Amino acid sequence: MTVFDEIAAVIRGNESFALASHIGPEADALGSQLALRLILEALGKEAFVVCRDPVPQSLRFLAGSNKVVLPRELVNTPIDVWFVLDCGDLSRVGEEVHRLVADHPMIINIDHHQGNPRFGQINCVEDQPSTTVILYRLARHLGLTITSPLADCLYAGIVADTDSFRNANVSSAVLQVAAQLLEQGADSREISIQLYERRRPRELRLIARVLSEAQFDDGIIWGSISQEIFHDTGTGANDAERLVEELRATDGIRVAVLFKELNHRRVKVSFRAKDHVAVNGIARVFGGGGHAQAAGCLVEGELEEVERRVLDELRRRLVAKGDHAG
Ligand SMILES: [Mn+2]
Repeated sequence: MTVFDEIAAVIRGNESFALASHIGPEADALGSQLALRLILEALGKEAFVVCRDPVPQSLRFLAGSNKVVLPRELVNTPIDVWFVLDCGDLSRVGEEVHRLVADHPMIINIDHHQGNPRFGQINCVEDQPSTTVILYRLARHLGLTITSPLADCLYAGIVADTDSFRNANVSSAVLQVAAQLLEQGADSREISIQLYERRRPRELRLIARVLSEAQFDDGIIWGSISQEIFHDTGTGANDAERLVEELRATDGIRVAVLFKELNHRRVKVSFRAKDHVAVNGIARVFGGGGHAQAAGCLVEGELEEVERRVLDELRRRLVAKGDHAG
């Protein structure tokens, strides 16, 4: 019996499902949740997509994104099975959802992060470019027709987690899945517009400012957004999600780092690697995680102090390990 057979049996034997993913939802997280909701509904099941955070504007084109519920809305709802999607660790769902899911007798963990601790009763952890690739395979296993709204959700996750088919995780296999999804009606151009071409003018100002002040040495490029810059430009921590990729697009660098100063003395740090450097190792040192080419962490401390600590550690690793920061 394969893990897909096990999941299929649990789906068939139960009626109500809750689908969680990580806080700060992006296209693979929410795409996975919404895709699985469509899959479960096609099988006549009831499924709630739950998230602590609001759906970002750029993902509101995905079918069902207007039906995402807050954790507190599920407190008194009997749930037979919890799915946790695209979470390298159960804590990634955020405290509010964690309280609901942690002691549940049936958690199905579907993920593609290396080192996932297999926190579920059923664990489907595969080395795939996106979690939506796994859900595509599950949908096929269940014998379902891939409708165009489902294809959009799945394709959006692939586009996001391959960074538009640019990361090292792009394989012939994932391109074949993407091709299948286009045949099933995924709107590739519309998804690209929604994910990458919906910047607000104030966000453009923020990006211009950070790029013009970026610093680089030793193969590392970094930029910082202080609370003051957010304030001056009228933007917030959820803006400029792709800025770190802009930094990476500079010649001669190996790792790009973006520091965002949040409130309460916390700094969100995002890493993107070029060539063969792996950055999830350094993210783990500071309590975070992610993939070889894209990782992040949340560090307590003042902005400048966090910058210094992270950059020192990164330099040390780049020198010590030659090709591998991880
Ligand atoms: Mn993912």
